[in-house]
Amino acid sequence: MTSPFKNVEQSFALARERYAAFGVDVDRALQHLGSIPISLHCWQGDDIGGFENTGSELGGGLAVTGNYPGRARTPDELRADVDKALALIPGTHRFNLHASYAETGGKKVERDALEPAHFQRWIDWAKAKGMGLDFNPTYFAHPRAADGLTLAHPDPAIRRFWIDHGIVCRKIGAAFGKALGTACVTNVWIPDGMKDSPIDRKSPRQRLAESLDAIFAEPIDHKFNLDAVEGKLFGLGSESYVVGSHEFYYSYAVSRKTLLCLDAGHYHPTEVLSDKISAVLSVLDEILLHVSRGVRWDSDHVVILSDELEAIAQELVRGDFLGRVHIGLDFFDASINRVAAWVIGARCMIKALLIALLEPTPTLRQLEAEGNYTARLALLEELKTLPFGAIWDHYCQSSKVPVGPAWIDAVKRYEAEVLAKRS
Ligand code: RNT
Ligand code: ZN
Repeated sequence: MTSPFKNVEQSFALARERYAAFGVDVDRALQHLGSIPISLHCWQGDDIGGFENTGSELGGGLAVTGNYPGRARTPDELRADVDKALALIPGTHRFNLHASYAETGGKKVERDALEPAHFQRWIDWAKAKGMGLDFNPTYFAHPRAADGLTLAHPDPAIRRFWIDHGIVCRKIGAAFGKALGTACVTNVWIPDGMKDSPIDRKSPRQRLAESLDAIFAEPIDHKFNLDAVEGKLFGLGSESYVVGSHEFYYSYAVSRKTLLCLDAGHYHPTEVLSDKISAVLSVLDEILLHVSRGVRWDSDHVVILSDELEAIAQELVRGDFLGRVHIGLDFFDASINRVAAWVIGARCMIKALLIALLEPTPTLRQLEAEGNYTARLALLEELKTLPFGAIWDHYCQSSKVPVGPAWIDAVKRYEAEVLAKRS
């Protein structure tokens, strides 16, 4: 790709010198950056629609707003859209599927009967790209989730159905891991909760713990599949009570040795993921992040390069946690071009990691150890105006993806040629 910016390499050389003056090895930072996969979530491409046609509403407290044209209507369209997005994002990444994206060849297959074969085309596609897959059982948009209760439902038959769904999904995850040579993270999130205050907060949680134990009963080699559980503070329709709250899943993950999934939009607005990472990793081996952006009461806006995103990336780097943290994106916005939404979120996540990798952390650590908080604060603020953008542009150019806003034109062309023709 020829860049419209002729001076990318000149700017890079100068910027690299500036960082070297702070003791930062830019080449090492870039090498490290290239090895960090971000798991791109399938559901941004089609507003969490999936391909089952159950006739059920999305439900589960999930609401996608906007009616921007061009939503992917078929798995082939979705794959083409992701291909487009990936061509505009530097690095090699992963893709995160929900069970509702199965391809059953027009046959109705219930969620408790799904098999790896129903994801063969996804596997082939990922394999051809050298990309890993992650997975999620789908506990919403289904008649048996219509009560707003699934694994915690008081009806044992409904619970059994959802337990069996969880069981088959772990097998599908393991098949992904085996086929692609990289462990699949299979993440359980359920919508269970109540709009108004329940009398009995205890029983649904006991049932959830039992259901999860039944799902995870069969050991699966961690080389192929890793189980994660995701809590939440509240959802639409579960404002007063969420069965799978943070405390529930944190203690569950600790005692059952599963991964914990922390979603950036699932806490009180003044709580931040960046402070939770080192806390939970003091006890847990590995975690999954759902990098998202909360806005007031809503949790799933497109990720931008916010202070909190930078803080999350800094924690991952400063704590040397990258080998223990699986980074996934989780947002859905139907009011803008959906391919662009992926590109914006993923590029911002990578930018945040790059900024963190370009930090002279040992120097800052030293200042802190000496109790020199004045210099720590002063240096942190000086670092903010270092020419990070020149390093980022070089990274994009050397990764053969568009430099700067050039990717926007690529998305616009794709919109005119492909997306606009979808009804
Ligand atoms: C919902 C959770 C969950 C979903 C996806 C679609 O609040 O964040 O991760 O966004 O499973
Ligand atoms: Zn999430």
